Amino acid sequence: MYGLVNRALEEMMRKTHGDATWEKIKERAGVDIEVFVRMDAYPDDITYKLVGAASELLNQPAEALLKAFGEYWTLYTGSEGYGALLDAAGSSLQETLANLDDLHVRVGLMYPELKPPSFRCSEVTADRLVLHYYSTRDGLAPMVVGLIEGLGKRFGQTLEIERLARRESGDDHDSFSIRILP
Ligand code: 1MF
Repeated sequence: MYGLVNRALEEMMRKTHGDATWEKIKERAGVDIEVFVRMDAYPDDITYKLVGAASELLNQPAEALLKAFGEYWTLYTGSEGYGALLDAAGSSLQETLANLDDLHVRVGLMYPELKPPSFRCSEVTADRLVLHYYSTRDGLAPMVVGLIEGLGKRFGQTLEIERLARRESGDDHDSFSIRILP
């Protein structure tokens, strides 16, 4: 994944647990990279190892860390020069979710090593929809829950998210029921 992802993870960990803990996480993960370059593509393995090491060291399930990271990603990219990208994707949660593939196409034009996931919406009503998530990567559905919650916060909405289909249970993709609370 692009260095931007590892940098965001680093920033979240440094802010919530301090610099010394981040160094320990890197050491435990066996990741000997001093500075992640935003526009360099890194093996996915590095990100997974960092999350795994953080999970062990902090005694928190990887799923919980991934969810927190998803939420952090929407804040981080919103403030690190990608706010316009998110703004252009839509002015409501439904619109933004429906435009995520376009957003990734735009990023992918400039950064060819992007391996974007794909999203599709169904059963869309004023206060509910089902989001379908297709990825080349395993295990990141908990992060998507955090991403959706982060988008909700961007629009000042409180959401109730329920996982429906799960790839780890043999379904062909992951899906989420999203309800916008009044
Ligand atoms: O392949 C990749 O490197 C990659 C990196 C980040 C692919 C996707 C993403 C973003 N995605 C991460 C979790 C899903 C991973 C997966 O299943 O394969 C989050 C997608 C998302 C979902 C809901 C709401 C918002 C979302 O993201 C918004 C977004 C997406 C991509 C970028 C920024 C915001 C982005 C921008 C520039 C990038 C890479 C990603 O690359 C750079 C960065 C700096 C300089 C040069 C290139």
